[in-house]
Amino acid sequence: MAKTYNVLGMTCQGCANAVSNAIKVAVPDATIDVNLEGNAVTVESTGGAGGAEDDSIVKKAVEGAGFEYAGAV
Ligand SMILES: [Cu+2]
Repeated sequence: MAKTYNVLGMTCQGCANAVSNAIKVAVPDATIDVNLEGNAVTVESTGGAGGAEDDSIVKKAVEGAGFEYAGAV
């Protein structure tokens, strides 16, 4: 399933890549799409343990990369 999160602080493709990579490490099977203008990150994963439906995992990854997690859309 896919879930979209609001992530604040991304200003360029480098930021987008940093967030994307951090989530990828936390949720290895995920496909990640970053919408810079919309401050949104969509995480699509097959689910299961450690899947993207566990919002706290995404939150931790985003914050660990130095950005602000602003909740699921
Ligand atoms: Cu940047």
